[in-house]
Amino acid sequence: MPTVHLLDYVAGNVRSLVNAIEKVGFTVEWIKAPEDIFKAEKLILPGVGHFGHCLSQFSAGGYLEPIRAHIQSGKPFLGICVGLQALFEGSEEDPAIPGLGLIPGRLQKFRDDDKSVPHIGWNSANASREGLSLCGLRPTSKYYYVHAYAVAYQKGELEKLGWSAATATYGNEEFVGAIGKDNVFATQFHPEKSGAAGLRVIKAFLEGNLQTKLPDIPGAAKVRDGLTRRVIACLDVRTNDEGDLVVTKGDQYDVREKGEVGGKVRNLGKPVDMAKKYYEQGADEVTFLNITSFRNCPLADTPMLEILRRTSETVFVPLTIGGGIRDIADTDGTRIPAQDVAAMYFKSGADKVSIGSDAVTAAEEYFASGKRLSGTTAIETISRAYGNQAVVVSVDPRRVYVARPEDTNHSTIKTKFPGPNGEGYCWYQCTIKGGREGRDFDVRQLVTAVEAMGAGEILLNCIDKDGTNSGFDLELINEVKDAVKIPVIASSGAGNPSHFEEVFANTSTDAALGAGMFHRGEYTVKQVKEFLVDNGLLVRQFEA
Ligand code: 1PR
Repeated sequence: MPTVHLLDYVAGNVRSLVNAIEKVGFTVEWIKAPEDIFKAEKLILPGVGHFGHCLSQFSAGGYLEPIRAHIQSGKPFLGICVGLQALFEGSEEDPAIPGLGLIPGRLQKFRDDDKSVPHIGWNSANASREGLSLCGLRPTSKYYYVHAYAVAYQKGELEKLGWSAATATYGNEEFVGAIGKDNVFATQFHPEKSGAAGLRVIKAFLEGNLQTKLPDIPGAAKVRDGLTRRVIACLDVRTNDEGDLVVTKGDQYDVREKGEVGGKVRNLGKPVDMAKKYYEQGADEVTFLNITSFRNCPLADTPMLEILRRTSETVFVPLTIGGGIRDIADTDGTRIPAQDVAAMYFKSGADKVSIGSDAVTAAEEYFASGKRLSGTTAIETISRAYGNQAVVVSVDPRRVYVARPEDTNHSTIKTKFPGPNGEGYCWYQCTIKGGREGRDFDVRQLVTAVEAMGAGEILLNCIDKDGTNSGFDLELINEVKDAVKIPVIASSGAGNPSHFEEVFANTSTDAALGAGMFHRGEYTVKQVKEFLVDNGLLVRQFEA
């Protein structure tokens, strides 16, 4: 089988990239030392996280000059995400650290006054030159982006230097989504996480089709630019009474079958099969939450790692894993830092880790210390190493009703849904251990603290709504969206496609998640997305 050399120096989720390369008929040769680059015919440079961290690692490892030599030799080079950013002069993310400087320009942070940052989700990559297809890119496709810094696009600037660009628009900012010239091609998005459209790009690069005539694609003219509405399928996973890891689903977090005394754990199916099914229905992301991990589980939680490894072989959209991401003591008592726990999941195919209980504890300490960052929390250490886009904080709140705002020190809202005694106000109490323990801490405190610590996204569950099929808690979502600039995923309560339209129409949520309604086969992800299209919303169309 033909080969391609891969330099994975900043260990992120490179497994999915290997799976994608193998899927299109190539095998990977690993670059283990700078001199290996001179053996490479084709070279891929992926990069995740901070620009400066990445470039410093490449520099410290002695890779920068061999990479530059490879490019100048005219041999094919593909840069992905920070691998694109590295080609430019530098980034305001780390002004002191230079890029390769092969392309003039610097990266700037997206403005967050009109939109969430980082830019997470599916957006276009439209070749700026009429009729040109850059490495299989199509105007009808969407590609998965996850970054806070971008190269602003000025029409003609790159072209006059011989570069071809493919652009995307986020809010009112147009930026470089991909760029190509001669033997070089680079994408800001992750092709290995962009479904069939991304596999097409990887295949085109590996087969040497870096710049071709754009085929005539029906419907190309009417595809809208911009970030799509993200629809996520969530699989709550736990060990059932027979010891197998199964997909389960709670009602207000109670996962046991009703009726039977001491009910059996609800078993809705096998995690790997269900994840593949949702991918093929068009899910934009898949989330696994290991809901019994708050118990002291052995680090080598091999069933969960194995689920990720097997899922990442066939599911080419972002995978998030939550449950037990914290500093832990292994069964033999050795202490394993959260960053190493997360690294195991990244290496097994996860793109993001989700932190629940540990985030609440860290946030409480943040406030107790007068909003001082310790630098040692799981959120801080993992986002520093892998970028804040790799860290999601999962929030498990429940309503606490009060008759008047002055009855509590917490951040209250006036609710349209009065409490059991007619209370007209409520605050959202944070819980840990899967809702088993309530804290004297509210969601506004939690989300502002974790944003300050470097979390890149909020997974906003809701115990009151979980499993009720009654729709999302719109008041909760608006309370949290008002408090943070990072993206928020609305979760809990979805029962039919109209609930997804309702949450996008009535809140500024960045994504919406469903679980039970999909697991029980009441609706498919495809039906949800079709409903959103019928109501004028922009969604990514699944490509087989
Ligand atoms: O605390 O870092 O170990 O993480 C534990 C993770 O497991 C957290 O993300 C927590 O939300 C989750 N979790 C723990 N116990 C449960 C439970 O159900 N007993 N799942 C649980 C919480 C929320 C979502 C659910 C949505 C949508 N469930 O996972 O999928 O509410 O459901 P719906 O569409 O059916 O309404 P840590």
